[in-house]
Amino acid sequence: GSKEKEKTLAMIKPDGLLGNYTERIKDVIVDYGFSILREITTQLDQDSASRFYAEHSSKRFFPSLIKYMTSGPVLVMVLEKDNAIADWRTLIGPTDAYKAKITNPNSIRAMCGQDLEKNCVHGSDSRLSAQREISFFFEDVSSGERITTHDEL
Ligand code: DGI
Repeated sequence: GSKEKEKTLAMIKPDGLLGNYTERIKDVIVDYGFSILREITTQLDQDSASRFYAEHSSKRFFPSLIKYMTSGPVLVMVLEKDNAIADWRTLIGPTDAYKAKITNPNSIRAMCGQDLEKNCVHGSDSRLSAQREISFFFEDVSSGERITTHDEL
């Protein structure tokens, strides 16, 4: 129904993990009422990073983006709350972290990102991409079903 909670895919990119921003980002996630349904730390390889960002494969910045995304481990999470997709996008701020520091100083990208490419975090931008991206990393996060995380057991 319309009151169903929404799920989105959030990712702390290599610079976020290397810079030890994980706990600060998770504090923001919890403070804003998201539940972390699932999480996994993984290392993207050339192939998986290219498939994840397939929509950008023809862009000039693609090789650089893939090099960045494979430069270290990432932390991938399924977040859930009402309006999760739009609210997480608002919290992370604009794509360009340099711009975020000026226009959205309280955003997560302003906190830990560096520039247009090294922007520290990812968030799905629509219901369709949330669905695609969640199933890219997780097998059994079915629609509408609450998945219990280890922390809740
Ligand atoms: O959904 P976003 O991550 O905010 O932005 P997006 O889907 O348009 O782009 C995906 C990622 O690609 C983005 O997080 C950083 C990188 N990127 C986007 N535009 C550029 C870029 N990297 C470079 N170097 N130059 C760009 O113009």
